[in-house]
Amino acid sequence: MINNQHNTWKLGNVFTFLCTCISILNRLKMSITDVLSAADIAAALKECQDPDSFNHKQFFQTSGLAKKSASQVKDIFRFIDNDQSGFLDEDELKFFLQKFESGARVLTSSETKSLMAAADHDGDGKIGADEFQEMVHS
Ligand SMILES: [Ca+2]
Repeated sequence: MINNQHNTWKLGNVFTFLCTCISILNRLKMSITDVLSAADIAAALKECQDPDSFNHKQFFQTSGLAKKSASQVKDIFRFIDNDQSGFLDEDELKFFLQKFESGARVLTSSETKSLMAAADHDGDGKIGADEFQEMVHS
């Protein structure tokens, strides 16, 4: 009896562990098109294909990101933050468009700076998940 209960408890733990593993794997496998449509991303990138034509508000509207929930926007943030530091700094922001489509151009330094200025409310020179979500929904 005691042994049976013990085994049941262990099976429960194994199950919880497997579920955790699967959810971690799913997050790693996540692609941007799980949240946004490929056609909307393509349209958003087309609007800013010329250097210095990037407008973050327009980009978030056209890509559909502005209409997503706070938690979906934070999923996208975690996807963009590929070193998983929890922050985007200017070096990472330069490659912002390439996170949406690998063939996209890099942002110019003035675009990178204005994107940083739009999101970095606490002025620490990097964008956290909350700051990113606020910028997308502002
Ligand atoms: Ca910040």
